[in-house]
Amino acid sequence: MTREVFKHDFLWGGAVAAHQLEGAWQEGGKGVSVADVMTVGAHGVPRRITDGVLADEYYPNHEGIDFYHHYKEDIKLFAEMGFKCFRTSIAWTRIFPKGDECEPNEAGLKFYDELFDECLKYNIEPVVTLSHFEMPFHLVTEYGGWKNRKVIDFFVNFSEVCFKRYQTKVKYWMTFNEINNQANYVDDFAPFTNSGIVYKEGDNREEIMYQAAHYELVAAAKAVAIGRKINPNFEIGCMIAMCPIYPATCSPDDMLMSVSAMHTRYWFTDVHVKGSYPKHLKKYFERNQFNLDITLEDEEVLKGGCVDYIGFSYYMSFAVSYQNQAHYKYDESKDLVANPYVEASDWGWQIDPKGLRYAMNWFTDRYDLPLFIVENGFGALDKLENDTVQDDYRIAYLKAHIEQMKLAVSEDGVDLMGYTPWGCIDLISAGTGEMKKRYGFIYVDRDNEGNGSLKRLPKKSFDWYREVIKSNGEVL
Ligand code: P53
Repeated sequence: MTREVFKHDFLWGGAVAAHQLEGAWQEGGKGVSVADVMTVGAHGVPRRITDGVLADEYYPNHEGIDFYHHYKEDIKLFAEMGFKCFRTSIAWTRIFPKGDECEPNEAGLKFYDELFDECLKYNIEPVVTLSHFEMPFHLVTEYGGWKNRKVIDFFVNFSEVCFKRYQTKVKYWMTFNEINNQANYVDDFAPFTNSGIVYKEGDNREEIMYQAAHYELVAAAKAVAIGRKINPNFEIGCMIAMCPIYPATCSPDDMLMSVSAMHTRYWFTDVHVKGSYPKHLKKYFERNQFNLDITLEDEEVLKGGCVDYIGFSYYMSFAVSYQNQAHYKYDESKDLVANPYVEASDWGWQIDPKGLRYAMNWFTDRYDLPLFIVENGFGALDKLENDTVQDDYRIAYLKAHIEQMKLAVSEDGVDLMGYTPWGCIDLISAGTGEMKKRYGFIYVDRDNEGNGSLKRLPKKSFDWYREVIKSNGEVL
């Protein structure tokens, strides 16, 4: 037998987030989260953020796929595929319904005890994100979200409670999901989902984004330091949305535009990994005369809370072109161009498996830390026929990405911990709130309007992925 590419303890699994599947939005004392006030959109139609929960609106996350009541059945199916790990998040609002309480909500803590026990029963290692687009809405209305320094303490308290409670059940943690999405502060989506920020007329959106991100990074570093004390065996990572940004052509100006765009999207990783701000960003703050609250004490905190690994999502690559932008300033809401060398999904996401190998090299060259691909996948329209889905397109997407992942390990020497494809069971799309943008190995009978039996049905990819795991990635 040839030597396997992936390590023996490679973490094969799947990934979800609490707000996208649990539902039960008011059960067990749960509070209202930012995800609970977002409506359904579509490709090109943004989700609306309402002023609280309104009676005549439909909020898809309120019911999700009712994982809260179906998790035993669902984890059993994950075990059938041979999952070694399962990535989910802890809904902050189950533990601290409003976010600013001193004492946690026991019913919420108990739910995750049972959920993790159910995973461990099948030797499935839970991988936990602390903040995945679901902060308490109360922290938005009362504190202005992450633009307020006070939120650091609330998050750190929440993290400490989770670390203590689950220290014997959970080893792998991540702080903030896709913290760098907010590099696009022009559209309303990322500022709200990342940071609970609703901009007002006249706000300096960009400056506010940098302030909020700074507080999050300080909070993340504090959490890392506390977690390490609670259990030195914890592995605590960051979580970056990796969409590498290529120059549209080999023109030097396009190249510099790409460098600047990469700076704008990925400096977050520098702070998480190195514990300090990159030089280009310090210059940028100076040039723009931003007045940011970054104290000497914060700088010490950042240095003391560097991550153990880089968790990242990878779905697509971007391309950027130079259009006389001053200082090559990158605006993600308008500077991206189509890449003629790759195809795109029905939602316009450019499919680029080689971009994954490139991204893995990019991270390794810069940071030389273990990598964990905690999201990857193909959001597609599935057709249910005879109680299953022939999702060959999904298999083709995942296979092509795993092949590149293998090359990054076997030829480039990248240290890869694991792979958890996104939405291993169909769930609510974060970007659009749709149910019909499906990623799962398991079909869930529910539609965009919330109709359906919620029945779980394995797709063709279910059997395929089971063989992938069984062969440790040798049979694709
Ligand atoms: P959906 C944008 C770009 C890359 C990943 O996304 C993104 C987003 C935000 O939509 O989100 C991540 O559901 C995120 C998950 C999300 C998944 O990718 O819009 O971590 O919560 O569901 C897929 O198709």
